Amino acid sequence: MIMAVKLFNSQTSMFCEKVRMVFAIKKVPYEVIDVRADERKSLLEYTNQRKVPTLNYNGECVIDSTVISARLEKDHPQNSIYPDGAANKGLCLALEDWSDEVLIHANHAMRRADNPEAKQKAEAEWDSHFKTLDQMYAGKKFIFDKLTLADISIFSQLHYLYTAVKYDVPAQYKNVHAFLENMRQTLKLKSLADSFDAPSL
Ligand SMILES: N[C@@H](CCC(=O)N[C@@H](CS)C(=O)NCC(=O)O)C(=O)O
Repeated sequence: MIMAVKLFNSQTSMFCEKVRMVFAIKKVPYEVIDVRADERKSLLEYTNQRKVPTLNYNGECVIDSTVISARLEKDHPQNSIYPDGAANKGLCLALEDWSDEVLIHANHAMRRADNPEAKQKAEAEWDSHFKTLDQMYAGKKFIFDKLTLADISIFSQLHYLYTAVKYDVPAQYKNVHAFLENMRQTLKLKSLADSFDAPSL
């Protein structure tokens, strides 16, 4: 069998950025297939669906950033993306899911807001999440005692808000700003405007 790890990737997708970070932390080499290059034709041919990230993992088809992350952890347990201990792992998975399902909603609402009323509603939605995040990161670099998938998922949504939606986190949320700057340094990004695509960290 030919061993090959191929990521169907869109550079602007936050879920793809999340998976690229997991690959980099684990230093697992992979090939990138840019789905925008052929309007997702090869992705559709391979999986009969349109969502990225999708992974061809040595012939095994793995869809969804959460499933891909867990699959990589299983075969490459080095530099674990989860915290130690079952209780913290459960919390980490819950936060990953909250970020992937709840923060994404606020991102979409902000991105789609095309009138002042919708914009105000989206801002209120983000505001309540900023309050939560500002408390979560009070006095902490990461949610657990090291970088985990919870921080990675949250960063990928906040990063999308900054780069694609072009909405700045209000200055009052100092801990959220500190978290973004800490992640910028951890990921060795020159600027928060850059998307993450380093092969290893
Ligand atoms: N829960 C999925 C979400 C993936 C997702 O929403 N992908 C978007 C890009 S950010 C996509 O490919 N949308 C295209 C489509 O649904 O046709 C994950 O974590 O991977």
